[in-house]
Amino acid sequence: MFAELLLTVAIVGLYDGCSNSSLDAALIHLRSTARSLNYFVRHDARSISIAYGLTIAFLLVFTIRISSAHIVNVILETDMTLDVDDVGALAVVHALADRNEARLLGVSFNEIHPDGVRAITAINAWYDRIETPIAQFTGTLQNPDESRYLSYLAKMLDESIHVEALDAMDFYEETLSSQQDQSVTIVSLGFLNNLADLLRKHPSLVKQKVRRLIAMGGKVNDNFNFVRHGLVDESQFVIARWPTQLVVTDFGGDLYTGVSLSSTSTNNPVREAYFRWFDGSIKGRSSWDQIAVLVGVRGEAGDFDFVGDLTGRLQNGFTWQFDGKHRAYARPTKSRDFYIKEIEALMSIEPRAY
Ligand SMILES: [Ca+2]
Repeated sequence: MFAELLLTVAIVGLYDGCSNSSLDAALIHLRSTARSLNYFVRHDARSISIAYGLTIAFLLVFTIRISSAHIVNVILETDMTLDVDDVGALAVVHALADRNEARLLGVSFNEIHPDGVRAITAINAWYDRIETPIAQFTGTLQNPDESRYLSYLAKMLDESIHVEALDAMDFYEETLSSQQDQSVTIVSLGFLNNLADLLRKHPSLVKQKVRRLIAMGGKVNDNFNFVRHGLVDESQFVIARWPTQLVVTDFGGDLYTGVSLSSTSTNNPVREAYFRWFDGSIKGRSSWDQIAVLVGVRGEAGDFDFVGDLTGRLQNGFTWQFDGKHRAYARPTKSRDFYIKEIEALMSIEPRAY
């Protein structure tokens, strides 16, 4: 009888402790469950082995919870269309998720291309995360980009799979609301149109939930992500008004990665993207976007310093001051070879399903 009672007490303690959002609260549950176990063990010798087993199970899950506290919640904001490093960056996020360094909360597409959402889904499916929410920019864009590879990737997804993107604002509202305060890192690999809209519509939600925004773009007179499609004023709005830390990264142009994909399966959509981008061969391409992911997930504690002492500038004349904190830029602390090897290894990792 005591064994059944003990089992009930331990399971309740285990469940409550593990589902609690606070580690401190989990510790309280651990202590109270231990007291309950101790009481019943003293009264029923048969319960001892069960008590030990359950306590070990509790501690195991508790340890996993402590380690999961360091997993970075990532939203990827991508223009995956013209260049191919966005594909490599999404592969890196999945690899980091497989290594319990990151959790991919969703992918938001800030370009306009009929195959974009389906291609992103094909990549997520390859990494066994087809359930990952995908959002799409619903406004208008001057001269949307063409792509050498998106249509091929879209065809790699089984025809029977229906794909529907969320409205980007609905996605951000729903996703950010469900996360703990200051727990989300947004990694922007493309244009800032979705984030400007988000900031206009939900400034307090951004301030409450987003720990930092990593923005891939040039620190001074950027000529791509911050200006193309006539979006320079949107970029200014985000840089001027973003209420939490904003880290700009423009390192990676001379880091050529992707060659390791030639050793992966021809069913790998990441390999296919590089193969199509290079017109039927696999070569190394610049790694701006993979670096942005590494900055977002590993941050200043990893392989980058967040620094200031520089005046940033957009091509419309807007300037801002980097201070190393609220507005910083990422500076690499390791050799070029270090990043190339790291990115190649992450891009060519076997998906967890295989
Ligand atoms: Ca990009």
